Amino acid sequence: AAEVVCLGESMVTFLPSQPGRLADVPSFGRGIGGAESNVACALAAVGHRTAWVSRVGADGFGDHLVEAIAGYGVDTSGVRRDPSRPTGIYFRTATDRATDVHEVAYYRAGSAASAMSPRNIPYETLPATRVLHLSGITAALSADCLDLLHDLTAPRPGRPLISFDVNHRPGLWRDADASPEVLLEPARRSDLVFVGEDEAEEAWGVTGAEAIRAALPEPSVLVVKRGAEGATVFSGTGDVTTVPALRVDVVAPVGAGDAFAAGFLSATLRDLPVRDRVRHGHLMAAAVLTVPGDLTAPPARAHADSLAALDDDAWG
Ligand code: KDG
Repeated sequence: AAEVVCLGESMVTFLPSQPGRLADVPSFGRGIGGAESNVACALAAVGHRTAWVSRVGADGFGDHLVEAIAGYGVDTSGVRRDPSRPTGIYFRTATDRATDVHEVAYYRAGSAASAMSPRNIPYETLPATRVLHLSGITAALSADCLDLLHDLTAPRPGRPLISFDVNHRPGLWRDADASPEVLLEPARRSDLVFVGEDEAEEAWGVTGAEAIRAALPEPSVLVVKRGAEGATVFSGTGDVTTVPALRVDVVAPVGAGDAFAAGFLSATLRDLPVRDRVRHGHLMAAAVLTVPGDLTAPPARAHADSLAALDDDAWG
């Protein structure tokens, strides 16, 4: 059985050949993106058995996604092809160092993955797993996808641990029928929730880690990410643990949240203490922050374990 099943839309990503406004970029290089498959790939890269469940078009971009993600060692047998809808793609620009802004242009409306629903992905057909990892991106894709997210997070006897990354994407909600308020419900029904302080402010108008915990008291583990300051973990026992992040020169932030979730999940699967779960998240995030794409080779498990075990002075 898989240790982690990740479900969500993935897209072929087009990365700019040079910095500047989208309007000025002359050419793009191909990559792969998708928050949930990024988590599956990163976990597979550090030795976990993972599966990615989704829908893609019966087209070349769908072929590339399935092949590339399988190439990371992820089980893609749960990915279905939809001949009537395309695979989503997106373009992005490099982060402007002066303004910290990058542009994202999605071409995913009506994509194969946006037609995911409880009818074409019945819960019973998911691979057996210890952890089911989902994200708020799915909620913004369509009403059917939102239904699917509600269905997958419904209370059920013997369900796997549900891990939910809020992943608020403002650009997606501009065209959606629902509002990001709807992300609160699946978050409340999950066991492990990742949310950025900035996301909670933007999506829900909730400010600060304590207020986020007050809005989300149910998940037994709530991880509030606070950028360069680190992350604060609220656990079911009432413990609150803050762990500083590594300071790195950011090349591109996209994918860092997924890498953080992968590091945290990997250490959770290995029953490491809370501090080390966060440190593994920070280490995997730092590796992705310092490259242009969504994915990179993470530090090997033994190497990450020794870095995570360094004393507090080394971690600042
Ligand atoms: O977390 C990274 C993702 O945001 C990126 O790969 C694209 O999945 C994506 C999205 O929907 O924004």
